[in-house]
Amino acid sequence: MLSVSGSPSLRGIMLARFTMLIAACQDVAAPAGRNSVELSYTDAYVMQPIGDRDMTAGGVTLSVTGDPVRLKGVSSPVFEVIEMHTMSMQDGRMQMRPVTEFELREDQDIRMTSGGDHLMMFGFVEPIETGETVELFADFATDDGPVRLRIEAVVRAYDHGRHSGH
Ligand SMILES: [Cu+2]
Repeated sequence: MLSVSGSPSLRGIMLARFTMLIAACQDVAAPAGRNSVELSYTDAYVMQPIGDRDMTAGGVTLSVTGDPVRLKGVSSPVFEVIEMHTMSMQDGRMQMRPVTEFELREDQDIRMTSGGDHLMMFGFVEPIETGETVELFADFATDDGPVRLRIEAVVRAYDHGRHSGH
């Protein structure tokens, strides 16, 4: 049966409008509170250290959607220091040296891996085992300020045949 009174249906309409208003505010609020860049990663790993060595190497591929950003450093609760290294040919020999930042653009991922740009980890806060996951943090400078990307890196067994260096 239809209601003869206008007030219950009017109340219903007002409630519906109020609900829509809340939904609209949430839609606007979510993107506004976030940065204009989307960061992501793949292929994150840390090599199982060789013997008793207090250092190891690792890598990750980083991607950005949006404005260019700069990778300023990588850290972890598991390692005392992580350096970003690049490889270049000098006097006929491959040399590695620390770098303070890498640029990351939509059309150019940062690929850190064995034989190229890579990560070097020094000083184990706790021992790591093959197959487990360690937490890394990649810190970026963006136009909207600093952004930190949390990374889960898998500990890989050392492959003696393929990786004579790192
Ligand atoms: Cu290195």
